[in-house]
Amino acid sequence: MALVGRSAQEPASARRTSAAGPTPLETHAPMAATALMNVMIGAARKAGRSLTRDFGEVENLQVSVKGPGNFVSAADHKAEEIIYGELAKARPGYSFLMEERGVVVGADQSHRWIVDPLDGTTNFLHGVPLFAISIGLEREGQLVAGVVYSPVTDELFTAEKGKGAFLNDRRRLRVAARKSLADALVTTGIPHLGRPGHAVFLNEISGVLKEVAGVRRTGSAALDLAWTAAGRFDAYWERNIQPWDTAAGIVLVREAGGTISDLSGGSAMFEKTEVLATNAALHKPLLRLLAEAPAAA
Ligand code: 2AM
Ligand code: CA
Repeated sequence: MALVGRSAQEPASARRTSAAGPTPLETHAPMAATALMNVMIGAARKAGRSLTRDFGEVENLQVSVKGPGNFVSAADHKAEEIIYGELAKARPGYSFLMEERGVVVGADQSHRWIVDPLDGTTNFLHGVPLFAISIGLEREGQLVAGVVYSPVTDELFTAEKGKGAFLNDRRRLRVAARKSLADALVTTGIPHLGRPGHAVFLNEISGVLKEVAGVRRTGSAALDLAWTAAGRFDAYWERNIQPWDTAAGIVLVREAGGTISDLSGGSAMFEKTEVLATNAALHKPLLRLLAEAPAAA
């Protein structure tokens, strides 16, 4: 994603709240990862080491006249090349959809990796450690596996369809159990400078702020989804969001028992480039609240 025209974003924190706090996470012995998961985790960790090294340099570059923009673009591309190389080596022929490289049609079109090598680029650029690598896998058009890796915190969120979602291989992820909007901590994305949708967003946020306990904005859709899967956030919605931002996180949320849809309640998240992720109890109330926001021009 081009860095030109990006504005600073506010970092948000995921403060745990209230008596009805996140469902306690079960701790397991380390899971025996499947061969597929090992491939995805290996690629994410290798790219994570590269991003961590480059993130260390970003701080030094804040004071230079040109700023770290070009350096961050290079870090982003380097991470993508690492992931592309690792995945292509392990699963020759699979197709790709990558944020920087775009579409790569492989000999095997029934499998498609959907990859964001650096989600939260604006944070990375500003030295804010909220960013992640996101790798999803589609089989016959169905999302079947996802990995979201936060290199700075070394948190690895993994999920395979039908096998559950896990944090660092041992903690089973579950969405939060809160049933009331008034208790809910909700995360969202704010359209960036030069992007459409500011007026709609302001209408939506004004409705949501009146009903929920609090709102956060991390600047990384992949982390928003992973943290919703982990029950840290109760809900997440965003418009103008791309498949590489959400593919892995969709699997995480589903496997953590959450509900994920487009903003009409359907499953066209990629086509409509919009998403709402919650637990089952909060889904309908939030869909209604967002639908009530007048779609200002
Ligand atoms: P990115 O960092 O990979 O681009 C947060 O709202 C989401 O918006 C992030 O997942 C982020 O992904 C994306 N984003 C950040 N800056 C953007 C921009 N200028 N245009 C479009 N999307 C952006
Ligand atoms: Ca992204």
